[in-house]
Order: sequence, then structure tokens, then C-alpha cells
Amino acid sequence: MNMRFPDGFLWGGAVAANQCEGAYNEDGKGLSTQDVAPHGIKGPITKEPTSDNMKLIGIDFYHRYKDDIKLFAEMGFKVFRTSIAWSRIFPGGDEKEPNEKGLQFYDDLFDELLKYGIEPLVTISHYETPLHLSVKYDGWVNRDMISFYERYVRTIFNRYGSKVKYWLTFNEINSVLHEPFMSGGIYTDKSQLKKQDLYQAIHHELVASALATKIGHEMMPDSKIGCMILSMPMYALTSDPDDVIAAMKADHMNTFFGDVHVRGEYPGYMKRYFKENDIQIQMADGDEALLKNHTVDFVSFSYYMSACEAADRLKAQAGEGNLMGGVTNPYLKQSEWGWAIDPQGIRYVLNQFYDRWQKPLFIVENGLGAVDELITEPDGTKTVLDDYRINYLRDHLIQVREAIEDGVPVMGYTSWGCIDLVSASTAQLKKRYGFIYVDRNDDGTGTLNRYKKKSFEWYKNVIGTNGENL
Ligand code: BGP
Repeated sequence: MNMRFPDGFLWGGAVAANQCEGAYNEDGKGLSTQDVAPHGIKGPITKEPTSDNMKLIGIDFYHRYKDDIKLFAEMGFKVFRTSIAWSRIFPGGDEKEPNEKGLQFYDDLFDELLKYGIEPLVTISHYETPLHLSVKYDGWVNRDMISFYERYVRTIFNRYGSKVKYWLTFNEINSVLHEPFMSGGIYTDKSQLKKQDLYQAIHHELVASALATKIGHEMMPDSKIGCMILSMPMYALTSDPDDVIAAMKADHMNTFFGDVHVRGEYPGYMKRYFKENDIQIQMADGDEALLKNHTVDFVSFSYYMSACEAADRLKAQAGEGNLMGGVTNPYLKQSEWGWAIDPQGIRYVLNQFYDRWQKPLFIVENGLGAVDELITEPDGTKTVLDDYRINYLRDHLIQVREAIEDGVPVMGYTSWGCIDLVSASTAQLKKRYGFIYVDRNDDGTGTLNRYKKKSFEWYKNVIGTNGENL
């Protein structure tokens, strides 16, 4: 069967400001939580930025974005997902007036994309709360964050509303469950963080997300505003009903974020969870109506892997997860970082999410983190022969096509880290995802030159044939 991707399918790539821009203290930018997290989720966080923090320079996208966008255009990108670094716009997060130089940077960046007909897809908050908001307010635990976020979104909607149509309110909003500092700017150590405070913080983020959707629709009537969820389907380790229920419960902890964004209210299973865990969500007047009346236009998600759950975890072998835990699936191979490789999982998730929410879906992250070797070909060109990456992406896109055949409306696909960047979990550059190699090493050496990998031509051909030649 010759299955095609829909006309107008948005092919492209994705990055996040803090993982590629560098220039951490230029043009008035304030510090963000990432500037004091040199070791990713392993921690510890530092008092000041330290020279071993790869994100301070990143891949120097801040100064080289024009050349990089030219390469994206050469691959035929229709869309490019990036985030705005909140601390470039409001350096401390709680000031009244924005930083003009920060605003100008994204004006120039979006103009450069539009010059090539590439649609920007913008994450409003991607793992980089202004550090001051984290230290002074404990991030999203504090309700004041909603008004700081509101001022920030009004500022960027006002400034970029004519250039940006697609917006995502929070990157992987459910990851705050596992990484409260990175995801929610929560300064309290996660070992000390009370469940009550964690779920209150989540409530504040959900309200802020609905508020951004409301304001966005008012200020930019043609805009499309989505939530962004870290998807990791949980399979039952065995057909023992106890395992099936354990997997269902584990899945609920992720799907509830989408349920609130799409259905506009907390699902019954979460109300039960709150009751059983003695959690009382403090709702302000109007919160419920806001959630109910300002639901998202689409659901976006990242997909890297699936995991298993078992009722008796002790009997099962614990596995690595994309920020989340899980139990090792004996049927699947894993990446060099222990992430299970499961192309069919993306078809499963697309069907699960569409069955559940009946909203258009956007795959905004997917890819293989791997160690690449830069080689010199006989004609002197430097490249990486990354057939493993091509195979991974191809296998996943085949399953995306299957899901489309299943009837799932998929808006687009942005491959994660389309140019090599600093890894979120490990803060290393050696975990590479790109079609474009960046010459920078974790010891700080490297020219920062860019080289096309073998996958560059492959992806160009995929886009050029609208997915017919995978
Ligand atoms: C997601 C994040 C990204 C990204 C990606 C890959 O969780 O949204 O920021 O980095 O995962 O993860 P890693 O960089 O840890 O390999």
C-alpha cells in the first residue's frame, strides 16, 4: 500500500533555547535555572554559572542562527520549533518592563525563518525559568508565577503575534512530576518537596496554560495554541490484571495533564488520587471556569520510548526512562543511554491520544541520542555515517504513517535536536540527535563548525517527497 502523509504536513526540526543558544549573559539576559545546572538532572545545582556548564555556550546558535536556518531551509523544513528564553525577555522574571534586546533577538530569528517560508513553532517555557523566580518564589509552587507568566506571554504575543501562529505553553508539562527544578523552577530539593506543593505547582501551571490560551486567542485570533506532553506509553509487564492496573495508573499520571488541557477539568481518577494522598488543591475564584473555557487547539507531545509497569516493581528489573522510571521491556533493544527503542509505541500513543482527546496531534520531539564519529571522506568532506539514526527515524515515521492510516490527524513532525545540541538530562554534547554535526566536545574543545551528516540528505529527501521515500 502506498501510504502518504497528508498535504501540508508540517515537517521540520526542534530545539530549545537553553540547549543551543549559549550567550547566557549577553544583551541583558538574566540567569535561568539551566545556567546553574551543569550536570543536567543528576545535579547538583551551583550557586553561580560554572565553566563546565556546556549550555553557557551551547552551540552558539545565538550568533550562528542565520547559517543554521539556511541549512534547515536546504533540508526543506516547513516548520522549526524553538523556545523563547524567558530570562532574555524578563531577566529576573518579575520586573515590569521587558528587555528590548532580548525581544529584538527573537524578532530577527523569526524573520530569518519566515524569509525561507519556515513556520516558527514556539515553546513559551522550555525548562528555563528565570533563576530569580526559582530562588525567590520557589517557582511554580507560588501562585504569583501565574501573573509573571501572564506578563511574559502578553509581551511575546504582542510582539510576535503577526509572525508566529503555533504556540506551546509549557514543554513536557508532566515532567515536573519527576524534575521539579528543571521543569517547574521549584528550588526546594525534590527529596524535600511535599506532594501537596508539587500538585499545587502543577495546578498553577495548568491555570497559566489556560490563561495563555485565552489571551492568545484574544490577541491573535488565527493562532493555534497547544499543550506539550512527554509521552511514554506504559505497557503492562505481564497480562496479570494487577500489572495491567498498575500500568493504567502509571499512564494516568501523564494523561491527566492532557485531560485538563483538553476536557477542561480534573479527571475523576486524579480527584481520587488527591483524596487518597491528602492533597487539597487550592483553587482561586475563576480557576475552574478558566480551565473549562480555554482548552487547547491541539495536543503536542514528545516520544522517545515506551516503558513497562508492574504491580510488584521489586520483582521486575528497573529500566532507564526519559526523565521517568519504568520497568525494562524484555522485547525491546535500547539506545546507548538505556532508552527502549519502540517505533510501534508512537503509533500506539497517536491512537491512544486521539481516541482520548479527539484533537489534532503534533509530534514535536522524536529522535535518537547517539555518540557520533566525524570522519573525513576521500574527497576531504567531513561527515557522520549515521545509518543508525536514519533507521531509527525511518522506523518511527513508518509507524506515524500507520497511525495516519488509522485515522489519526497528525499536523506535523519535528525531529528533536535537528542540529546537535546539549542534552537536557545529561547536559552533555556527546549525546547527539542532529542531522547537522556541531564540532564541540564536552571538554569545551571544538571549532563549533557545522557538518552535514548522512541523515541530512535522507531527511531532505523524506521532506521533498512528503514522506513517500522514507
Ligand atoms: C525531552 C526534552 C528536550 C530534550 C529531549 C531529549 O525531555 O523536552 O529538551 O533534550 O527530551 O532528552 P536528552 O537531551 O536528555 O537526551
